[in-house]
Formats: sequence, structure tokens, C-alpha cells
Amino acid sequence: MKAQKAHFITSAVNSEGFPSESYAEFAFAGRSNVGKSTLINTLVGVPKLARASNTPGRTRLLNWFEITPQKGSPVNFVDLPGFGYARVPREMRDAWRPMVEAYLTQRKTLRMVFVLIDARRGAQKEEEELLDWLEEVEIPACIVMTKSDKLGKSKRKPRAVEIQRQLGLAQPPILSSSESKDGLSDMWRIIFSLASE
Ligand SMILES: Nc1nc2c(ncn2[C@@H]2O[C@H](COP(=O)(O)OP(=O)(O)OP(=O)(O)O)[C@@H](O)[C@H]2O)c(=O)[nH]1
Ligand SMILES: [Mg+2]
Repeated sequence: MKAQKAHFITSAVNSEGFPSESYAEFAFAGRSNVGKSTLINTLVGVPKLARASNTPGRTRLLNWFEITPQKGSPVNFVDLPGFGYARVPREMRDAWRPMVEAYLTQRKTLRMVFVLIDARRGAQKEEEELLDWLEEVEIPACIVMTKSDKLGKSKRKPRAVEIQRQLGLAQPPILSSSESKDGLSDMWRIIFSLASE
């Protein structure tokens, strides 16, 4: 799936900087280096839309992108700052939670949070806490296991089932890869169905 048009809207650190609510919005959350920015770029088919890098902690702001798919109405994607990177200064780490929670609770156009988990690392305390909190505040979440290309083919499905059990999910997580493009069509299906509600 290639978007017809995609552009960066703005970055923000707090609600004063949020752009006005417009199209249905989808946020990408997860540990630093899990592949949030890369997944956005791969979904959209524009390699350098969101800045991806080998340096964890790269995305420290909330970044909005407007995506116009070939069919259907435009949507916004939000690249959230990553958590769990030890070398980020303490004040940055402490700022993460209020910044992200303010966004997630205030945004009326938010339809779903894709919570990314590295297929090899699995879910740790931080991911479990984020998922518990999202459930508590009734924000729909969808788990995506990234970098599935780094697992052998025969290990992928069993790993997804393992994480499903660990997190008590109704369905197994989506297995995604920016290399093989696995999982992207499943994600688009979810995005389109929620955007058109
Ligand atoms: N093999 C493989 N590598 C990936 C995949 N997705 C991301 N990567 C690599 O993982 C690294 C981190 O990716 P980013 O997209 O920058 O991660 P991020 O979650 O945005 O990180 P922060 O901005 O620090 O929170 C980069 O070197 C990517 O090339 C994938 O599906 N497969
Ligand atoms: Mg990033």
C-alpha cells in the first residue's frame, strides 16, 4: 500500500503544541528503537517521512503526519517518543509519561494506539504497564510485534501465541517487518475500518 500523499504536520511537547483535531488519528507507541518511525515509513511507503535511526531515543517529541491513502479519507499518524532508553537524561525520562498520557487522554480523534513490541525481546514491565493503563482509560490498543524478520520463520507464530498468552490478549499480535512487509496489510485493514466509523 502506498499513500497518495504524506506530509509532516508538526511536532509538540505539550497540549499547547498539538495541532487541531482533524482526521481519525492513530498513534504508535513503544520502547525506544522498537521501530515506530520505521513502521510509519513502511506503512506509508515513504522512506524518510518519520526520522528513523540507529540511535535510540531519537524521537523525543510527538510528531504528526497526515496521510492521504489512495482510497478513503485522510488519517493522521502520530509517532510518539520512545520509552525505556537508559541514556536519555533523567528529566526527559520523567517527562515521557505526562507528555504521552496527556496526548492519549485528550485527543478526541484518537482511534487506536499501536503498541509495538520487539518480536525478539517480548513484552516487559513497561509494555505491560502501558497496556494496563490503556485498558483502564479505555483507549483501544493493538499489539504489533516488530522486526519479525529477525526471528526464524518457524519461530514467528509460536512467539506471537506466547506473547498473546503473556498479555492475556483475545487475539495474537500482528507480526510486522519493514524488511518483508509482513503485517502491513493487516494494519491498514484496521486503520481503514476505524477511520471510516
Ligand atoms: N530488521 C529490521 N530492522 C528494523 C525493523 N524496524 C526497524 N528496524 C531498525 O531498528 C532501528 C530503530 O528503528 P526506529 O524506527 O528508528 O525506532 P523507533 O522506535 O522510532 O526509535 P525511537 O525514535 O528512538 O523511539 C533502525 O535501525 C531500523 O532500521 C524491522 O522490521 N526489521
Ligand atoms: Mg523514532
